[in-house]
Amino acid sequence: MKKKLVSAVLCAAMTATMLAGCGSKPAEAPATTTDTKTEAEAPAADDAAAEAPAADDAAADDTAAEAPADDTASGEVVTIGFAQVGHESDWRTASTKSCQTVFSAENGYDLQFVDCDNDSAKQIEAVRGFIQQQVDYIIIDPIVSTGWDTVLTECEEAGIPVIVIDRTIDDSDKYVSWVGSNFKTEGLAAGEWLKAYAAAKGMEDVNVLVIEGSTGASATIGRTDGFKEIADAEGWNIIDSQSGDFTQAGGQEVMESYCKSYEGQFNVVVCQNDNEAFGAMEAMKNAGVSYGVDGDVVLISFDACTAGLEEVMAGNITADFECNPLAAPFVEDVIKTLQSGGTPEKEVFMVEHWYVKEDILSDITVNGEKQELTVVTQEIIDAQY
Ligand code: GZL
Repeated sequence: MKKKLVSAVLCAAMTATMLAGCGSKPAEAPATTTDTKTEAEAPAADDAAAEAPAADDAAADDTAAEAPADDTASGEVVTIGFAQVGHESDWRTASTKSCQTVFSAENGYDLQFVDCDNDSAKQIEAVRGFIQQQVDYIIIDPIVSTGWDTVLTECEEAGIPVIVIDRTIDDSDKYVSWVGSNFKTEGLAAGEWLKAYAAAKGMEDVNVLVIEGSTGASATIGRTDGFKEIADAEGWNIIDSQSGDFTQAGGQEVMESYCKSYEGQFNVVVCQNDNEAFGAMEAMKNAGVSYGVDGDVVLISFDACTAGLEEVMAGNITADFECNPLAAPFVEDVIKTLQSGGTPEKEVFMVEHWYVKEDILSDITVNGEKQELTVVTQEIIDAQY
């Protein structure tokens, strides 16, 4: 692939100080590019613009470099290397589909896609492969949040801009932009909702079992920390917290163990994604434990994929905290900004909704901000990713 010489702006941007689905329930194909882009641009862009901190006007790098070739003008294909986490969940399927839809050949891209199968070493190897291929841009959804500075330095030295999506990299800022969600806010929202729901339902004791996501993933860390902050403040009892690795099989395995070890001791289960929730539902059903709106156990989930919202509407998942996987339109905006010599935002936040079955609470307060709760309808399900 033709390697791009990078602009001084790009070098400055790359060194700017950093600011911010169930395996057996395949998600519906996400919206087409046009729909996805429209959705991504309209609500999310407004929110992203409102939320994203002012771009860091890093002083232009003194070492002037060649301006990037303007591929769009020359009509040359833009080559992108994408190192994806894996294929563990409906959410992941939608994330991959979003990137494949936006970065398609007909849109002028050559997408080199690597499914890293939840293997961090494989992901680093994939990035190094992209450097060897001299791609124009690298997209990374980091399996874990540490261990990145060495290979990001290699990308920088090769003059290849890196865009991070979804999960965060916490030990290096050598990337141009990050597009994703605030995972701690998602965890805080789940805790604040449970606080209001428990009061409305007259739940005197709150005894919680947590099925965490993949160990070391920033989504796991953020959701765990956010929910625990509210649990500690409210004096709830978190009985146990084990990883289900964001998979349905993992969720079922952990929940089967919990049903044996903690029979009759819990009234809330928090699954850190929908696929774990689907597995937990199967395990609780087999153990004779009722869950959901009319059950003995409140079931909280994250992602709000199509299949997850179907379970909310069915009354099985009591509340589902969305994590929007459709980052690709924003990533394309970052690339186009760079192509035109601009400096993209360092952080772009996705628009998220908090979904419930029952219309008993209108809103919750998260980080001091009032946030609406959305009662799931078929129309919402039909439009979800
Ligand atoms: C969150 C994302 C997580 C999802 C899971 O942004 O990284 O990984 O919550 C997915 O469904 O496996």
